Amino acid sequence: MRDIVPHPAPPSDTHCTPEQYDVMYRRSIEQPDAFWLEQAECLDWSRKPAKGGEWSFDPPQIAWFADGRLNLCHNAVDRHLPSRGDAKAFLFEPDDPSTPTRSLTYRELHAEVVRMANALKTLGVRKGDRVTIYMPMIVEGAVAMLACSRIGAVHSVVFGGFSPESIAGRIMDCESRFVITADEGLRGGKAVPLKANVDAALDLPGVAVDGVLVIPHTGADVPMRAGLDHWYADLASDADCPCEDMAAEDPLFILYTSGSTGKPKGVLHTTGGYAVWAAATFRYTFDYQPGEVFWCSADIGWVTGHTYVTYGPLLNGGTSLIFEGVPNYPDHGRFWQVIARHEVAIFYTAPTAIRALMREGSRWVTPHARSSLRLLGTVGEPINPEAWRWYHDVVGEGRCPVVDTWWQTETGGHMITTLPYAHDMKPGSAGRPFFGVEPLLVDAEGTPVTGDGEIEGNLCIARSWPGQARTVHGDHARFTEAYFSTFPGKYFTGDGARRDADGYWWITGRVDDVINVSGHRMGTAEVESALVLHPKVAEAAVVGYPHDIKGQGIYCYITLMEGNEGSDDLAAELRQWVRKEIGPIATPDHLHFTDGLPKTRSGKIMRRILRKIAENDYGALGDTSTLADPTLVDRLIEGRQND
Ligand code: 6R9
Repeated sequence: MRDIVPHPAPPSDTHCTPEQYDVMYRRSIEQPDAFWLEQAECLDWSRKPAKGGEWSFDPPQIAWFADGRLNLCHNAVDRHLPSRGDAKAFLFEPDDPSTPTRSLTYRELHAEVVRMANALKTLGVRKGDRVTIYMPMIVEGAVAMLACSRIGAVHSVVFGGFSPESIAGRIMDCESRFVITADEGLRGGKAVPLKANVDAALDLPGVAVDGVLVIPHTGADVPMRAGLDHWYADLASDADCPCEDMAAEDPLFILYTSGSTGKPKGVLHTTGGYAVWAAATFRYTFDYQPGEVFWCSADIGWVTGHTYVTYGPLLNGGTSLIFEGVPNYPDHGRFWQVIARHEVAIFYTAPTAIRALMREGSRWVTPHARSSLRLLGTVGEPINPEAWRWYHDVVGEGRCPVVDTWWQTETGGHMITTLPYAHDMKPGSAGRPFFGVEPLLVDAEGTPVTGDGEIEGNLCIARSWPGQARTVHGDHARFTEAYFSTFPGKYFTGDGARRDADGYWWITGRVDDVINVSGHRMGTAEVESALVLHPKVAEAAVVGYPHDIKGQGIYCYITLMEGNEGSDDLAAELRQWVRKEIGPIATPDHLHFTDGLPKTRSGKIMRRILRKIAENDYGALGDTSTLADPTLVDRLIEGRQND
């Protein structure tokens, strides 16, 4: 029997009671256009849309509010000036708690966004241009995003932990001619050489941009290249900078995310539908009320940071906290100290962080006041019930509802989530579908799995929603292939799921070759390509395996070029190599040198077997008779056991 934790009584000002959810959900499915056009009224449009969704999944062609016009920065910032100009838009908590915090009112944010937008214009950025943002978690990161949307430029934020190689790949893929970066970032007391990484990226063959805007943050002395690099202060100006009038379907941003094959895909979101989705999900999922401090601990380099650090909170006139640091610096109480210091009402983080902090013990939590907390949220991976319990009971003192939000870079915002005062909670379940979301389970052949009882299968979404990604930048065929070809006519999420008899959804994890390491998506193919670039590596096969803190760890099987031997030194070298190629988040957890990889006679690597061996689960290897060399399996098992 699974746990049920009843939702707290709905406050009088809640956006959604249990009864309202049923009515609204039904309407969102039966009359989607009317429902979403009504939701769209929470935004200012220079031309109000009359059209709702116009879409097909076979072939995929998606538009929402296509006849509407608006500017996202106007909606996130300018619109609030008359009524909330003095309200706080952003609070900033630095990496080092002894250095000053900062806050910006909507009026101050507006001035800053105008300055940055003017700087971009002076640099030569025009509507439709792609701008790469490689920034630490400081206010200027969000300002850079807003400045782009103000002038109609398309931002491509690259996580500050990615390597020069990864930056270069993303700059080239979307033909971005401009970069916004900072001298350095700070994380856990260490400087992150952002500007130097951009320099190194631009030194790689085939990478060229027209201008780099550099924001001073630590004050480090960084070399500036004449004609290319510009200090922010030299280009910024307070001149009037009107918001560019955009069509709802004009591109807003590109964000690279890992898939099961090839290089990361540049997922493209457009303006109107994304804005409505970000605004509505933020409002309902967190039941946000004016004046509350909202803190999403994700980096703006991930979609969670896009939608719930920057756009969702500001579209609701909310106050969003930006934290530059890490959970365990200077000590394991850092998150809770930040919550106490800024009187955070809503805290949104990843299960991996909760597990890591839970391991350190409740004694790090309890000294810090958490009376400001009203609601807790999780995102990025399934949460194990034990961690859920600790989060709810210890962090939330048993009084705060926990929302477990399932969604993806491609979905723009929440898709399946508990609503805090409408749904009872089941620890480990993401709850019920958000408005307009119609989840569907299919079996391996694509046949829908139906029934009133518990059902399980591949998680698809049957119909479009406003926040859905429209394409993969520059490669619509890849968009079709990745999301709409496995099960034609449906959007395939890549996740497996179970729906229980109460209509609650339980995400069981990826069913493709994507692994989820500390809530970050990683294509096994990306790690493999990085490994085989090393001169001593002949072949590599990478799989995920259970990891106590990270959820999944990265397990690499490696065969070496003739004349080389596996050793601890080589293992350390390969770890370093992958960090350099992709970034620290891709650091292999386990390297397994082998004389061969299990392949079918047609040469296909049997990953199923590699996954089982990595999991130390030898009973369930299944049929190994189709292997070209069946004896290899015993040697692999032996290798695993000797570790
Ligand atoms: C928002 C984000 C998406 C993948 C997704 C799934 C996993 C995210 C989850 C979850 C279980 C949750 N995922 N939230 N699994 N429960 N609440 O994380 O986007 O980086 O694109 O990752 O993350 O596997 O398919 P993204």
